Amino acid sequence: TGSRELLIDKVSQALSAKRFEHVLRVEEMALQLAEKWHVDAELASIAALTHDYAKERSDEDFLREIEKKQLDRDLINWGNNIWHGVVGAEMVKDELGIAHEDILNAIRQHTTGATVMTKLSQILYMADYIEAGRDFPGVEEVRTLAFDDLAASVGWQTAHTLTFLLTQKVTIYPGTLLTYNTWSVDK
Ligand code: DGI
Ligand code: FE
Ligand code: FE
Ligand code: FE
Repeated sequence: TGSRELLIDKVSQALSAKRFEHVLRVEEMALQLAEKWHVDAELASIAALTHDYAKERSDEDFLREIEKKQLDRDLINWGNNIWHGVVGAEMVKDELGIAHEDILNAIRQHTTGATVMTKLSQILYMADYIEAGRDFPGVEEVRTLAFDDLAASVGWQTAHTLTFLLTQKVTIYPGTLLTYNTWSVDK
């Protein structure tokens, strides 16, 4: 068996069937974007397959990992939405044996984005948002944009997600605001 099959085995065991199907759709979209934007297909595949690996872990697991890896103390004030990428990347590294920093950074950045993002990271951020199972107003528009102007599509997603979060009256992660200021504002 190849490395993709081994990875699929481990990831599928860590996730519900529904979420694993999302992961496979993210991989499909990430591969299409990688071809379009000349990013290595294997890196895109691995990043997509592992991006939500930690999503179903307990809060206790994440808090233990933050302590163990001496990550930013402020992280303890957040929750699964933020942890599963930023802290989850540590679990992907240790438990799945993935050491490639570009992949780990793409996983870390897949929910909130970041001021500096590689093309691989932009692709994962977009593939997670526009995979074939996603349905929201504007999804067709932003799917087209991701293949037309990748950076503009990152800005589009960030502005729309932030607008949505504001209607939900939830706390905004500072990194989300930094991403907005970098990618969504006319310069
Ligand atoms: O893991 P997925 O469901 O595939 O998607 P995701 O990792 O991109 O997003 C997970 C959730 O995180 C999504 O419901 C939106 C939310 N989120 C993104 N940025 C922020 C946030 N939630 C809060 N409270 N604050 C943020 O800045
Ligand atoms: Fe996620
Ligand atoms: Fe996302
Ligand atoms: Fe996801």
